[in-house]
Amino acid sequence: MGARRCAQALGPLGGRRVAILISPGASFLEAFFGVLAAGGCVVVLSPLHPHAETAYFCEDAEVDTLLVSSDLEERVAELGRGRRILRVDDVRAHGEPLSEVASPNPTDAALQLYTSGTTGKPKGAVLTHDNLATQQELLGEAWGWRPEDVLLHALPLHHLHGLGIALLTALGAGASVRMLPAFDATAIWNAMESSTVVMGVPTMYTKLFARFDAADDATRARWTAGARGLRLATSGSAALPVSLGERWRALTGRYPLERFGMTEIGVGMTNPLDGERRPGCVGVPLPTVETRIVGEDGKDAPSGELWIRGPSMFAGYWKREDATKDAFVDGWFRTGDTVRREDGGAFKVLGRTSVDILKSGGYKLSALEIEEVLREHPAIAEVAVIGLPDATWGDRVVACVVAREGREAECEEEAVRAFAKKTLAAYKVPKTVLVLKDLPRNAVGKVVKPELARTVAPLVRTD
Ligand code: MLC
Ligand code: AMP
Repeated sequence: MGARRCAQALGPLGGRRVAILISPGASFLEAFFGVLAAGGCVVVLSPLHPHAETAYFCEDAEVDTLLVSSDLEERVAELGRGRRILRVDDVRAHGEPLSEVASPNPTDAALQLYTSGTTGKPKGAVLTHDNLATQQELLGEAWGWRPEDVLLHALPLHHLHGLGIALLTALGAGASVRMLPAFDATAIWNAMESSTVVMGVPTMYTKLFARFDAADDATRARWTAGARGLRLATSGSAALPVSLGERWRALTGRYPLERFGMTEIGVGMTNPLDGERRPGCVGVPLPTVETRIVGEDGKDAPSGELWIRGPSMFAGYWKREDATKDAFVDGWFRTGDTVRREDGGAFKVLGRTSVDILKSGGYKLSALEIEEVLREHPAIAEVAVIGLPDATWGDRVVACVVAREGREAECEEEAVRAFAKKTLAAYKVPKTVLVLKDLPRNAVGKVVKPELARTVAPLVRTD
C-alpha cells in the first residue's frame, strides 16, 4: 500500500530518475516500488557516500525528486536545493494511494546503479524491468527460492548484490526478508537460527569468523547450530578464498554456493544448489546466459576475457554512448574479467584485464577515480593507486604518492585519508598511503603499476 501512496505522491514520472535515500526496511521497498509504479527509474543513494558523491549521482542522473526516510533527512539538506524532497514517512501517513498501476514496458529503465570503471567517475548502468524480472526468474529457479524462505539480509542496497540478487529475488519468490540496518557480525550469527538463506561477499564471511573465534563456547555452539540450519549460504562479488569456503564447510557441512555476477549482467554463472560445488570456481552459466572466452587476438581461447550475452544484459551506461559502445563487441558484453573453463565446464576467474579496477570487500573501485581525488591534494605532486592482496578485503587500496618539494609531512597517511574522505565514500579511501621519491614509469611516462606493486608490497601491512 505504501508503494501506491508513494506513486501517487510522485505523480507520473515518464521514465525520469528519482533518487531514494532510505534505511533498510519496508520503507525502502515502498519507495522503490512507488517509483516504478509511477513510471520512473530508481537511483539508490547510500548514507555511506559523502555529499560530493551523492551530488554527482543526482546531477548525472538528472534527478529532480528525492525520496528520503526521516532518519537520513539531514543528509539531503544540501541536495534538496532546486529539487523536490518527499519524506517517505509523511507519504505513508498522509498520502492517498494511486488507484491504478499501469504495467511497465519491459524495456523501460527501472534501476540505475552507479558502478566504477576505467573512466574516472562512476557510470550509471541502466537496468530495465525485463533485466530485473529475468534475474528474479533465473535465480529463483537456480537457488530454489520458495515462499517459506527467510533471507537474512545485511548487504548494502546501492549495489546489485544486495538489491537485485538478494532482496528482489527473495521477494519475487514470495519469501520473507529480515533486513539488518547494517552489517553486524553478532547480529547475523544470532539471526541465522531463524533464517534459511544468507548471502554475502567473502569479506563478510571473514568478519563472521573473526567474531566467531572471539566468542565463548556456548555462543559458538548456538551459532554453529544456526549456521547448520540454513538451507543456503552464497558468496559473490569477489573471489571466495578456498580456505574460507572450507572453513564454512567444516562448520556447516556444506561449501558456500559461489557464483559470479556483475552490475551490468546480473548473476552470470553459479555453482549448483544441489550437487558438487567446486571450490575456487564460479560454476556454469545460468540458462539463457551465453559465454565466450576471448584471447587478446579477438579469437576464442582456452583462457582470456569473459564475454557475455543474454536477456539479463543491461541497457547501457546512462548518457555514455562511447563507454557503452566500447563495452560491447557484436552484442557481446566484455566483462573485463579473465577466466578459464575447467574440466567439467565450471568457470574459474583468474583476475581482471585492467590493473585500475580493484575489488575491496566486494565493492568495485576505480584506481583512477581515487587518483583524481588525491591529485587535488595541495601537497601531492604525483600519485598512483594500486591494489595489493589482502586477506580481509581482497584488494587493499594503497596510494603511492610523491610529495611536492618540502611537503612530505602533509602527505602523512591519516592526513591524506582525511582529505580523501571529504569527497569519497570511506570504503574507497586508501587504507595505506606511502610517500615515495618517485614512481616507476615506462618510456611514454605511464606509471608501471605491476612494478610499483612488487616494489611496495613488502612495505605494506595488511589486516
Ligand atoms: C568498509 N570499509 C571498507 C570496506 N567496507 N574499506 C574497504 N573496502 C570495503 N569494502 C571501511 C570502513 O569505511 C571503515 O573505514 C573501515 O573500513 C572499517 O570498516 P568495518 O566496520 O570493518 O567494515 P564494515 O562496515 O563491517 O563493512 C564491511 C563489509 C562492507 C564487507 C560489510 O564492505 C560491505 O557491505 N561490502 C559489500 C559490498 C557489495 O555489496 N558489493 C556488491 C557489488 S555488486 P574507516 O576509515 O572509517 O576506518 C557486484 C555484483 C555481484 O559485485 O556479483 O555481486
Ligand atoms: P560490480 O561491478 O561491482 O558488479 O562487480 C563485478 C565484478 O565482481 C566482476 O566483474 C568480477 O570481477 C567480480 N566478481 C563477482 N563475483 C565474483 C566471483 N565469484 N569471483 C571472482 N570475482 C567476482
